[in-house]
Amino acid sequence: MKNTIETTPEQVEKLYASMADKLVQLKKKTGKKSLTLAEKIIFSHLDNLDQELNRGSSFVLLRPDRVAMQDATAQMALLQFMQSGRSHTAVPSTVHCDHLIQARVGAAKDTDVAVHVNQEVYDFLQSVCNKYGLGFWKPGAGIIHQVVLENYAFPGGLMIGTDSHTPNAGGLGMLAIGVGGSDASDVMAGLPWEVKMPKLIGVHLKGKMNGWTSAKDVILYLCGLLTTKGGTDKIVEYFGPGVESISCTGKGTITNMGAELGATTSVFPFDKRMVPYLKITKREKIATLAERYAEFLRADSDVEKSPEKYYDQVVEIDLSKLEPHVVGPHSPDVARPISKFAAEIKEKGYPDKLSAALIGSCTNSSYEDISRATHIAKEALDKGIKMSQPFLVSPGSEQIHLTIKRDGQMAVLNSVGATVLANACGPCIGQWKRDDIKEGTKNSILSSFNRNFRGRNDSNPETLSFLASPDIVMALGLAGRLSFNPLKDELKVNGSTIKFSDPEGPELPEKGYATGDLGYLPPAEDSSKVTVAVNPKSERLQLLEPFKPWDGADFVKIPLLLKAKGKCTTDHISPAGPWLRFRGHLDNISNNMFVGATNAFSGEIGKINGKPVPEVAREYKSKNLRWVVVGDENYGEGSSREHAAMSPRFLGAAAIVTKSFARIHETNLKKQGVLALTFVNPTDYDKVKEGDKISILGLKNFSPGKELEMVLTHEDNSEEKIRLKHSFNSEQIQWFKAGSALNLMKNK
Ligand code: MIC
Ligand code: SF4
Repeated sequence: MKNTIETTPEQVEKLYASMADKLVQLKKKTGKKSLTLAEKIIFSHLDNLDQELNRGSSFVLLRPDRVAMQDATAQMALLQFMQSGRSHTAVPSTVHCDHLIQARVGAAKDTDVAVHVNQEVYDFLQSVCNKYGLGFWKPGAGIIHQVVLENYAFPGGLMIGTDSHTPNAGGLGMLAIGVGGSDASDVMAGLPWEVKMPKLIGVHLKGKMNGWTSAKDVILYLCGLLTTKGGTDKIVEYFGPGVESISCTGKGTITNMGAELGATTSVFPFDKRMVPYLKITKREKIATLAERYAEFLRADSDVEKSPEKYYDQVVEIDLSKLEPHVVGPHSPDVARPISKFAAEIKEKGYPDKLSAALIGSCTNSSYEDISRATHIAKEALDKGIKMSQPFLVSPGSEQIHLTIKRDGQMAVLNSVGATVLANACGPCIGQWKRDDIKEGTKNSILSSFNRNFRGRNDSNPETLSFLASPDIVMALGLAGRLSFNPLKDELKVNGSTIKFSDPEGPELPEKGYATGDLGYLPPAEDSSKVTVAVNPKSERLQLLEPFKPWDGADFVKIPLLLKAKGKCTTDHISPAGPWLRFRGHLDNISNNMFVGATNAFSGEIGKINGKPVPEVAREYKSKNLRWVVVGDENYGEGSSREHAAMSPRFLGAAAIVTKSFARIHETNLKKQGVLALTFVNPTDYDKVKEGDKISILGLKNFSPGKELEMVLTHEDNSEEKIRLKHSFNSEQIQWFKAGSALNLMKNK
């Protein structure tokens, strides 16, 4: 069956019209008189109404309205989908070419080079879109989350996307959730999507933003408060009078970066700031429908009156008192208000001089963001002040790019020293061809991006990456140093002195968005003529071979490959940057497995006794030996990339045992047939010694809620028994037994 790619008013109306009845039934079933917004959206997308709905424990089956994928993750998602035997995607789905463009000299040249260098991958993605009825956004069209916000997101909808910042669409009232490619493949194949019923954090926004404070500061503050694991298996729902003081795109910034809390997603209620955004992006009818059905698109009024009755946790923020924040280095939860930053820079010895300032990205490239930053730049230009270090701008979409060109912001940014990059991820994902700093040199960079793990942007582990709002990046960039506080300091450069005024900028372009070729290609009318070719000799694409099913026996005395210490994000397990070129080739990308992880025994990065981890794993694989990795807290935080689960599976991981997991990664491991297990007593992590052999026992009776046992056999033959927990449900245990979720689907 064919479906449209667009979000049509008819689809939206159908959903809204069905909500009244469903919500009445669910209120009866749950005995609740009032519901939060997240509950309303989840309940109206249930695959069937007879499911258990216990927050934090029940797995629920949902029917998403759409799927979005970006080029770096779409390759694996689509390689899996192609094995499902379906001839057409079951729900409207799109692919966005944004991650593979390298930032070198500027938009036009960089995009041309990317089209040439990645031609094989783009051709593959486009042909799959043509064959299976997906929409295709060409390289240069924009970053997935901006393009989705401008075109497809709508209040009250449910979307999954193969990128952790998919929650960006929560700025438009959509429940949008980041997943691995296997989940996307299932939904495109017509299966329901499963998620643990999240707990709810209610964020009560009071007061009104003013001055230098912007939407970004709400989420930077929350990152400091809740930490990178504070949102795991939770939805962050915003409410209260402060909500209306934030523009629709500003709300998107906040929900986008909710990914940094590890949250399942974040969402804002439908309000009057969303209406002009829907209208200016040519969705008047959807705006009218949302106004008509507004009661379903926000929490019931009692929720705001007594939030603690409805949310598992409530946080209050007074926007009138919120200060701009700066976070970093190396983690987005190392937060402080700007007034405390200068002292900390001194105390910790961070290089004060900036080596680069970067604005834009999927998080912060709205018309409002760019306009406010331009306001600051203009004041500097009037005094002859320009950036003294590289200043890079990544617009979020071609629509934004054309509009800021037409309205003059780009000319100002250029005059102040900007290199305008392609509408793509660029330096945010390590696609930054940086020649100004030698690898290994300690230096500070400041961006308006969302993620700042070590080594991410420029592959240099000695780069300290700090994050702030575009306003703060602009001001500190012009000062050339981190310790400048534009709220109180005067800037003195070349005999000129300036005290910046509060940044201002229109939320939306007065003349509407500029039009032009926005880079969209609909699928072929006749898909029967389309062939999808994968060259068996390709180094970038490889058809998937099914993983072997479980042989029915416990794992006995298999090697410990690696004990990882401290932060082990997906960027540490499967780094991006130069490795992005192998995202469609499982064998080749597996050569990056754990190369960023810290070996707990030796402190080496990515090595075991001097040898790269993937080499050691390949030796085990060649001897048909499975192995185990032990990890710390919040293991697998960050990206949705399932390569961080597939490469270990491919090279022989039987189990990953940690103190705790990040949500998307835990699911990715389960889907690929790897045992994702956690210590009952987190301190047992310390018992794991170099050279240990590991047994995982009890698999014959592997069942939901039942512990497994791990036996460590140390090199001196002494043994220690350790209790392990897991969160597998019955269906997920079948994935393990079949060797992967995909195997199970194919066997059915
Ligand atoms: C990221 O911001 O880390 C990425 C790159 O967008 C990832 C996706 C990927 O690794 O391809 C994400 O956020 O999921
Ligand atoms: Fe791209 Fe960075 Fe956004 Fe990820 S966070 S989608 S890499 S711009």
